[in-house]
Amino acid sequence: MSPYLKKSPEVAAALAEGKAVVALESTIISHGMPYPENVETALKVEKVVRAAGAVPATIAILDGKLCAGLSLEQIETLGKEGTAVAKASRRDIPFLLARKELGATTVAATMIIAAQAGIELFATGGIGGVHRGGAMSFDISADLQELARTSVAVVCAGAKSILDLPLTLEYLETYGVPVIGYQTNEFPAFYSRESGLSVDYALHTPAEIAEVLNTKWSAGLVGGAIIANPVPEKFSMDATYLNGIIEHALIEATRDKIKGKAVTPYLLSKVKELTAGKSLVSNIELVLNNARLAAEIAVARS
Ligand code: PSU
Ligand code: MN
Repeated sequence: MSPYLKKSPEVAAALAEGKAVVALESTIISHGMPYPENVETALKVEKVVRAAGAVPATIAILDGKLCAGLSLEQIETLGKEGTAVAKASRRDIPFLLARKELGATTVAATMIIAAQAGIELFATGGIGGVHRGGAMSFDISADLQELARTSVAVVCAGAKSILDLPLTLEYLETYGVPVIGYQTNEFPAFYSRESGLSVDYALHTPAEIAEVLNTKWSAGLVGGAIIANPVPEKFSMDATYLNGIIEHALIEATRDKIKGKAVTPYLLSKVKELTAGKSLVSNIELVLNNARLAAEIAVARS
């Protein structure tokens, strides 16, 4: 076991007993939503996981440790400090550990820590992907490489159309990452249920997904999988309206010369600002919906 890994007593006990555990990321807390909605949502997500019979393990880097399972105070700190907390992807981990600094883990970093802890199911909102213009800029999220190499299944609502969704799916195909639609043949676009793009496979029950994951990993096929769970109908937003807003956000990002790891948080906050908070409701609901499904799959595998 990594000397840096620290499981909370509850998470450690659940894993030792073979109980269902669901990993949760922390970039969504500090960079993805405003305070106090971020903390309220993080706590609600944990509640939803518990209600479905699994143990939540919110993941972050704290005091020189890779933590799986956070206290209320720790979640509060991540939420209150917001974007002052370092956004931690794979390459940031050693610096934050060595300096004992606080790190909010992205999908990539959360997968790494979850895998080290022995947690195979992870719920979030949206994953990173190939950015629009990515063929020239090479801006491709480290989340995609992580999905190719680390054996954790990520339940998400697809990806936001701040990204080039067709290129993101091509990249995942190249790297052998299965993309499963939950009760849908379409890859969902985060705020909207539809993107016009197909998934590889549509599965209809948590048990079916559990069986495919078990089969993949017992067949020695290392790497993650995406379980794309569309936002509930009631909270789905109009794709045309959102696309207009995203175009606007992209123009401002170019104007402000935003680069590297700042791109995604910049675009996310612009979208939030331009939809005047309307998107926040959908965002919260889709995360809760993903947490429930991840817990159901984890329970089916336990
Ligand atoms: N997309 C969202 N919400 C998010 C993120 C992406 O709709 O909160 C966050 C996740 O933590 C994801 C990260 O792992 O951004 C990707 O950042 P980048 O594109 O810099 O790899
Ligand atoms: Mn990037």
